[in-house]
Amino acid sequence: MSSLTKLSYGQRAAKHSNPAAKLLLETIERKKSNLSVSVDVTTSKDFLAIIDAVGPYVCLIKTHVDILEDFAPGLVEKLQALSEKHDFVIFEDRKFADIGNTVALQYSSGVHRIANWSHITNAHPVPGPSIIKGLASVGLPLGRGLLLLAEMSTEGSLAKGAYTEATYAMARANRDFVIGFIAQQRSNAVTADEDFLILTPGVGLDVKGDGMGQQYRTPKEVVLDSGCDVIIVGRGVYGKDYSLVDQIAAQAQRYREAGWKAYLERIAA
Ligand code: 5BU
Repeated sequence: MSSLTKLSYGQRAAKHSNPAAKLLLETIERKKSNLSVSVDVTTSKDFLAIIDAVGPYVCLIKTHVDILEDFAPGLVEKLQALSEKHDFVIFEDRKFADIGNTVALQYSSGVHRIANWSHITNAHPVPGPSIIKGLASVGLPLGRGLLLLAEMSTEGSLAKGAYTEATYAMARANRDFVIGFIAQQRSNAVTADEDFLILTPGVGLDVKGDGMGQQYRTPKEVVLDSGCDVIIVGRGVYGKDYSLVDQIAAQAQRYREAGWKAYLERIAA
């Protein structure tokens, strides 16, 4: 595995030139948390309550704002206020996948105006490098960062082998804006002097799947065995009853501890 996995998040932050990647690495180090909570709920009320409950324990909040049935621009201000209150970075998991011109418009405009508030977003590499060019035209001047989807957590994913390798090459050619990958492991194909962040969904401590293709691995498997940097957890943290905020906060603490322990073991090994 890459020698990058032996460096602390703080050491990596000091060397990173992209502002969004630097901010995330610094936040991880400061809060001693490599946990990102993915808040996939349909009302603004639940969305904000969950974020307020887990905020102290996360480095990053991952959103799908298009899921919210009552989305209004004022929500973004509330999200930003929570980001300041609890010191976390924001990642809209938009998974852009179109031509450069279209993704630039989807990123900058529409109801959501994602580039205005989301430090990090992501894209499928399937259209080729023009998707990065389109998104960078909007995001780079704002100091944003992009993750490419190199692998997915789902059963039967087509993002593997040559596709995944080609994704690394696309990132390598655009290192000012592409800060890393959504992937299941840190590949040996990515060397230590290219500091790409690996953010990993499909993390759960209690179950192995969700009956709809999602596959879960533990924080230890993800961070210690596979060399990933950030664990992304959704339902494992907030369950089904969003009113149980104390329980949600306790779950976030549990995942945070598991993720951080695996990281400490990794850098000590
Ligand atoms: P879960 O509740 O922990 O299963 O939620 C996982 C989140 O991560 C959810 O928002 C997905 O859209 C997202 N995700 C994923 O699960 N697997 C992937 O490969 C990618 C994103 Br890319």
